[in-house]
Amino acid sequence: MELTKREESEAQRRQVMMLDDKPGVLLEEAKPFINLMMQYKCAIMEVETKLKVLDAEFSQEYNRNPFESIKSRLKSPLSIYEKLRKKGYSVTVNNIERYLNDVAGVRVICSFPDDIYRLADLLSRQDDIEVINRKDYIKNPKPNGYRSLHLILSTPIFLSREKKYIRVEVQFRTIAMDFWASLEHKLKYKKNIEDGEAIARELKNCSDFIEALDYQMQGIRDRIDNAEAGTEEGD
Ligand code: 0O2
Repeated sequence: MELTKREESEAQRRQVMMLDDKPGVLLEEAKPFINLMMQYKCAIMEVETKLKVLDAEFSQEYNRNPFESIKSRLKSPLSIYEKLRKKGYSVTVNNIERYLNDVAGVRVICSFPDDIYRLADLLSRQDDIEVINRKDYIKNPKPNGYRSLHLILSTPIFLSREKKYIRVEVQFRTIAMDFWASLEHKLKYKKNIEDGEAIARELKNCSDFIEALDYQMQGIRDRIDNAEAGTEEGD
């Protein structure tokens, strides 16, 4: 019998719960878990606001936007569960806070590579932000061709009774890198693809094209900007 996608993920979830040596642990800890998720949501809002402020200033000063869009997400309880188990930790609220960096995720999609570095730099230098980790998969792409700049930031959130620092993973990519990553993501989660290896090779080729394309487009933008600046000076 073929299971629908929904039935499959429900069956998977039940199986995972049964495998846990402390069944129902998530339920027991539901309240602190929900509270922690609320805090991650607030941290996402803080980081989004910081990025939008930079965007507003940029468009005012330079007449262009440093990013095209922002996509944010909270990691699902099942993914949290699976990641903690994979790392060998039991599933507790304390361990989520202690060992996971990407429960709160913000993805910033830029047009050009230099906007990525400028934005990441401006965000990292804000005095209430601490950079916990920085992985530059643009300068050092993964062997499969994955490119993005990842920052793990610790940002304060201001609750009624306390100020708390929460970790947020911010991924910066160009539009083309994002296009590539969504297609590659599909390959990762598809099992038993016949020509999987050939597809992986082709994806790696596409990633190299994308790098060339991103920098070529950036070069064209620079030439247009310089031509515009020259015209203004001549006016
Ligand atoms: P999802 O479904 O996006 O949440 P760490 O968090 O540091 O313990 P990791 O995986 O070493 O674990 O961190 P890394 O390399 O910084 O990757 C974190 C995220 O980047 C992944 O989250 C993906 O979103 C993205 N990513 C990393 N490598 C690839 C890749 O090869 N292809 C694609 N499409 N995305 C990638 P998750 O939790 O794996 O998944």
